Amino acid sequence: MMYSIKMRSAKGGPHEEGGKHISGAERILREDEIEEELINVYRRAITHEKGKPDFINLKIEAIDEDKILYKKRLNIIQHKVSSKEEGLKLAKELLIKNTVSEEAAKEGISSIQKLKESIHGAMLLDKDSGKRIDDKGIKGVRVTGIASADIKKYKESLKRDGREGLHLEEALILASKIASCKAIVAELCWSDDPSYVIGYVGTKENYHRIPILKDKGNPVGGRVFFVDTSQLNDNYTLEDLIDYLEKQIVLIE
Ligand code: PML
Ligand code: MG
Repeated sequence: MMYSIKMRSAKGGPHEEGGKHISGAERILREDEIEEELINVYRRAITHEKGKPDFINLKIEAIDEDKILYKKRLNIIQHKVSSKEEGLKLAKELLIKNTVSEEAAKEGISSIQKLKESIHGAMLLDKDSGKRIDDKGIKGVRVTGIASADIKKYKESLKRDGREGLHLEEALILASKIASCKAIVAELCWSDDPSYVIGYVGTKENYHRIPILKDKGNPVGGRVFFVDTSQLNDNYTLEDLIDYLEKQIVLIE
């Protein structure tokens, strides 16, 4: 039996009562792994740079193993830039290389920059027109149901690549699920953690890691997914795409 462990923490009360989101985490684990990982997840909740939460929600649910899909993790390509401007220019170029129109790429960047507060989930933009196509407002589309198939192996594989760190570990798993979603051609993301300025462009194959995409101290970040709407039809609708992102359990190998 496998279990999904989800944590979300907030300050000023629960999220649903207006509390400010501090952090979240998700794991999909065998029963014998739960105890150890719960401590990590709890530590994560109480030691976040955004502050100490006064609300922590921990949910443990059994999941049906037949419903799990296994997907490959993206390759990491580390880029070098020396300023935010250079980083954003590179992000735009990478998006365009991956069939996003210049207009949509610009719109994607400015949609995150224009946010007044961090978006919990992601904004879905049409890869050609740059128009937002989901109606989820400030909540965005929440990607859940993701974890590495084997946490230890996954961390070792990152180490072999010379990479470590919680932000990367979690973002790479998420980006790998997003890449596996039909009709999504690319993703743009940077963190909401004020001191963390690294972001990435995710494509079908690669995780293009960009060292600077925002100013230090900026507490606003988010994600944009670029959708090829010509791949949507009666058999695969926008709702199906969102359902995959929000509900399908995907383990990354
Ligand atoms: C986040 O943690 O909010 C997103 C982090 C994006 C970049 C992660 C990395 O590659 O270090
Ligand atoms: Mg964060």
